[in-house]
Amino acid sequence: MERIFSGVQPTGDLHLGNYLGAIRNFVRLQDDYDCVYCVVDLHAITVWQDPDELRRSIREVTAAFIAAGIDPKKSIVFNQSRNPNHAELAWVFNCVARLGWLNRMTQFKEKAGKNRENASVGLYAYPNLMAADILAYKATHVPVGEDQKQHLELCRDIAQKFNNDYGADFFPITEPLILGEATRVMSLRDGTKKMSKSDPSKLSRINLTDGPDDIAQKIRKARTDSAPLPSEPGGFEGRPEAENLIGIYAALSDLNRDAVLSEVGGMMFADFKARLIDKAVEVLGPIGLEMQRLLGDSDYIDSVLSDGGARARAISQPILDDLYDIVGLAR
Ligand code: AQP
Repeated sequence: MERIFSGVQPTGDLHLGNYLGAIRNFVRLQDDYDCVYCVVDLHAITVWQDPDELRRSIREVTAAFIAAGIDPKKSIVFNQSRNPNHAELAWVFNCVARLGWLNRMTQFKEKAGKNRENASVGLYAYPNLMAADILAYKATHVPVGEDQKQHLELCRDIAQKFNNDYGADFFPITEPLILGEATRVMSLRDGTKKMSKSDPSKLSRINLTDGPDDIAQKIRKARTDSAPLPSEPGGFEGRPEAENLIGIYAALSDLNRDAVLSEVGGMMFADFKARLIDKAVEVLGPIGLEMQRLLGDSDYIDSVLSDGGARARAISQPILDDLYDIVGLAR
């Protein structure tokens, strides 16, 4: 069976973008692939994290995975720092990837901002660690949101260069799986910006733990315009907020945008938002409640992570052993 790897950072409250762009797809792929799902805590510390908050967040992402429908008996669920093979392989990839490749990574430029000199080396080398996460398991497919496409291309370049440099057909050339109608969910306050955990405005995102009242309030306050909704997908010129809300509704309803527009085209936002609130509460409400329940049982969550960590390492260790042998590192 082909193998999936994907991860989510424990860096704050999970939101609708994380769910529609990634976690929901993780759930749907479980029957067709051998799946490894990781809470990527080593990635999280590329920017400062309060240790207690990080511990809480690792459990919260794990609870979200399970509450959304990932079965930890079937799929492997663990946090990255439980398997040292990720960091070991990342070092080898630091020696394979070229500076010029990393210099092109737009996420580093966005996250480092103007204060580039003060960004951590880890933030710069983040894509090498991500390639190691994936290739430590020789994963063939990675479900991600659209924002991760460039990092996936770098992972393919690293695999290719490693195979060429060592004359070995060792790593697969991993394919991204960018699935669904909401591969890039935008901020509810600004349709040109990605919905993101680090946005200072709480109204910009719907968190997976939001109750019905918060969901309703955030959708009611979402930025829109005064024109009715278009009836055709081509009718969103200059209306990114409207397009975003339609994409969210389509994804939550498991419909494509054409089908949604034939249902709601011509409607005013007040009416459409009422529908969107009902749909969002219907889909997210049960996940939020189950997350709260799971978070009350931290022993269970920790046992899932510990079991997952051991199963993950059982797959990656033989791959690392072969790699060390190819590279000429004796141990
Ligand atoms: N807005 C989004 N739309 C669709 N998919 C998204 N993802 C994130 N934001 C959106 C996908 O969620 C997965 C996990 O993301 P992550 O937590 O590892 O990192 P991130 O992309 O950095 O998430 P944020 O919210 O944007 O965090 P900050 O604010 O810290 O930068 C990935 O598959 C990602 O594509």
